[in-house]
Amino acid sequence: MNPTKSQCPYCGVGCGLEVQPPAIPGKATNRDSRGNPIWQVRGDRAHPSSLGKVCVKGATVAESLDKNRLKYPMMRDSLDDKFRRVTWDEALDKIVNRIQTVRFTQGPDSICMYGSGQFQTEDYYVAQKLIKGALGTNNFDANSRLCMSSAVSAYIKSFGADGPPCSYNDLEETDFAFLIGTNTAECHPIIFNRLRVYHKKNKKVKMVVVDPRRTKTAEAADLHLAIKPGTDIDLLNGIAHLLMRWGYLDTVFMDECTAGFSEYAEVIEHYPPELVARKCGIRLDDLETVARWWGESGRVLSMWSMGINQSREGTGKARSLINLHLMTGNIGKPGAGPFSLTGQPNAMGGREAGGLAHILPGYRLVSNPQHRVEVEQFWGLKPGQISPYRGRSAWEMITGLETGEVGLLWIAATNPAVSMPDLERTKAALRKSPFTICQDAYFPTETANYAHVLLPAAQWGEKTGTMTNSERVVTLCEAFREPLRQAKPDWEIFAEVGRRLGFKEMFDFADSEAVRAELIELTRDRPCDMTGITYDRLREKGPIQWPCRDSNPDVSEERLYTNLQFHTADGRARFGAYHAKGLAELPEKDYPFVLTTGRLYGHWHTMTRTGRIDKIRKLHPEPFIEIHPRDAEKLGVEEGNLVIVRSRRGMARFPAKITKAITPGTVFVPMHWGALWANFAEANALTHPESCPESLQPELKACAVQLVPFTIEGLAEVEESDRVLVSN
Ligand SMILES: Nc1nc2c(c(=O)[nH]1)N[C@H]1C(S)=C(S)[C@@H](COP(=O)(O)OP(=O)(O)OC[C@H]3O[C@@H](n4cnc5c(=O)[nH]c(N)nc54)[C@H](O)[C@@H]3O)O[C@H]1N2
Ligand SMILES: Nc1nc2c(c(=O)[nH]1)N[C@H]1C(S)=C(S)[C@@H](COP(=O)(O)OP(=O)(O)OC[C@H]3O[C@@H](n4cnc5c(=O)[nH]c(N)nc54)[C@H](O)[C@@H]3O)O[C@H]1N2
Ligand code: SF4
Ligand SMILES: [Mo]
Repeated sequence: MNPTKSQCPYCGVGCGLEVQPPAIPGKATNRDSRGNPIWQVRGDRAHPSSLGKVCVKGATVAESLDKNRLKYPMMRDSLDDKFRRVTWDEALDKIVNRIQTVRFTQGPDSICMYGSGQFQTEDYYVAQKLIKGALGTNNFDANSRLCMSSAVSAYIKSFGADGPPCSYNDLEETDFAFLIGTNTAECHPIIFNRLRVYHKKNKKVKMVVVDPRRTKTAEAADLHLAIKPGTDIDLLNGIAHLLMRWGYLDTVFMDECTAGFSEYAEVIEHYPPELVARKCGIRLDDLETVARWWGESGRVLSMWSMGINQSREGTGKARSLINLHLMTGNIGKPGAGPFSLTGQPNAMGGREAGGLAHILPGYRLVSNPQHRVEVEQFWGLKPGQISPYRGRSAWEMITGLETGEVGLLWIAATNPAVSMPDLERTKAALRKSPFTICQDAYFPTETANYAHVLLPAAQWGEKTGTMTNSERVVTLCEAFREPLRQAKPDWEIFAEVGRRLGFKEMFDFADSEAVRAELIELTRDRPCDMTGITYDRLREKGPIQWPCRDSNPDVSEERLYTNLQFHTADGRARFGAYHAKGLAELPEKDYPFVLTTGRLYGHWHTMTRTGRIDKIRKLHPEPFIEIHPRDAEKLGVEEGNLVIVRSRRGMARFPAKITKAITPGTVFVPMHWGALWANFAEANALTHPESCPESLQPELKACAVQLVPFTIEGLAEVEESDRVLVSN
């Protein structure tokens, strides 16, 4: 029996997988540690992005497929009631009635959908058609708002369009890999391994990692710059200052292909190396070394993820990095370019399908009248049906619940009761919601607590659809088993609601192949042209990278901008001039530490899958807080002691992990453990929602906290200060 081919449903590396049933005639049945049969998964050697490699998450994914699934729709009238099992008909009737009521009493802008980079592209597309087309509100946002939106906004502003310009092959063609704000070794392990092997073999190739923590990624680098959190723009402008001072500019490229340099040059003048080294907390000679490596390398590849994006100046950080590429002509050629490492398995597909509140399918913008007309005509809608206003961002959905402006919230494939900032406020807003639908594959989840209706979603392996990885490679993920019990694919649920709302023709899709066929037509002649990437061709050829046009379907562009023409009106890329603002919440007397948050190698986000896999639980059994030995000594905390962590918004407690891997004054906690998995260990009980004004992405990477050892006296101290807060 031939294995079914798919893409791993975890990270944006998008490794190819091959799946086979638990029992194969003549072979032993695969079983988990409790003896239950599990599907067999291995890397797909024919997949161009991963060549057969997988990490622990991909290798164990099948163990989670059947545990604690949401099996049928459930409903309740109020959050204080118990859920009762209902039929799909009942649940959908209720939803459609509610949508109509809210639409006609409060208006379509009171309806919101909050989706996810774990949708397949077909799910995303039908959701856009429903919310932005049929209902006429742009209130669809995805958890990519917390993840990639700063990269999206930086690419659009610097290049005129979204789209990571590089390919994984660039990892093996570069002279200098500059990794900033990314723990690639744990979060994108398969591409990191590729880079590490190449770097080891080629002594002349340099690797720099910029991260306040000495991560596994940093350990592999030639130089680790342990900057103070939030000083990235200082560093990047400081490197630019030196490149300019030392004459490392590619003036021909700058003259012919860019605009906006003079304003930028004025800004970087203010970032002399001595000042920058001091602000970043690094050595002057290290800063100079990095600038020299950048200037002297013929091909520079930068990679970034959440240390850059999750910041109140995330767009500024990403554009300041892109500026260095523009100064030195490091784009549009092998081994070079600014490469945002996409977090989720299909956040890229979301961007293609228009899955954020400010975009439309085919890399179009809500704010562009021509783009709206194109989509309206394609969908057969009356002129003006697509709203000219961007919809609510993820966080604005929460504040809309607070003010009563949001009358219906539909959450699908994301778990905001763990992953949103300022959880106390998020949860209070969710409690106030007049009507929340939660569409998930698993039950219970933390967010299910706040739902009026629960809809069971078919998950990975139970529906056929496409996903796009970080390097623009599209993989067809074929279903290999039936949806569990009554679960349905997300796109089918959206289409059914569309039909029941009266939009019969718009949502008359025979299958997911028909959905993709329609979507790719909307990408024709757009930067993400995928007209050559149909199900048939994916079945025939395997994964295909975009752009790939039906006029010439055997040709994919491995790199964007090789012709040095950008998607701006004049074809030139733009320098973005940004002064550093630093952190939104600085440490001070009462909250003297900077808390940063992030991921561990084995766990995936809110643990709905990985929390149920024995091997991964053993790898990371419990949450913790990383503290530098010097800080631990001052606090009187020893390894394993419980520490109470408080910010202005909430508190949590963690066992201490004392390590020199963290900069003094900074502490780290993993984001994974929500209320279902540990007591008082929620990273987001502490974080704040302050966001980048351009990308609306919250600064999940930093807030000011105080630490108190968890002793009877410590507890008393915390309670005392609580009383002070209350009496104020
Ligand atoms: N194992 C695993 N892999 C995953 C995921 C997962 O849950 N688990 N999730 C996927 C998703 S959706 C995403 S978005 C990616 C995230 O991938 P990454 O961005 O690599 O992961 P994080 O741990 O969130 O953060 C990266 C690093 O940013 C650093 N950092 C914090 N503040 C700053 C700062 O001010 N400046 C700089 N330069 N660095 C800073 C942190 O110390 C951390 O090491 O991972 C994807 N891959
Ligand atoms: N403090 C802090 N907070 C963070 C971050 C951080 O670094 N620090 N990172 C942020 C980032 S980058 C991200 S991406 C978010 C991630 O945060 P979330 O999106 O909340 O995390 P997940 O656990 O991936 O949630 C996915 C949900 O979808 C369900 N699911 C899986 N497959 C399907 C499917 O096919 N259909 C449906 N309907 N449901 C499905 C899963 O069971 C799960 O409940 O967290 C953000 N929050
Ligand atoms: S690197 Fe990412 S895509 Fe590849 S197997 Fe691991 S989690 Fe899956
Ligand atoms: Mo993410």
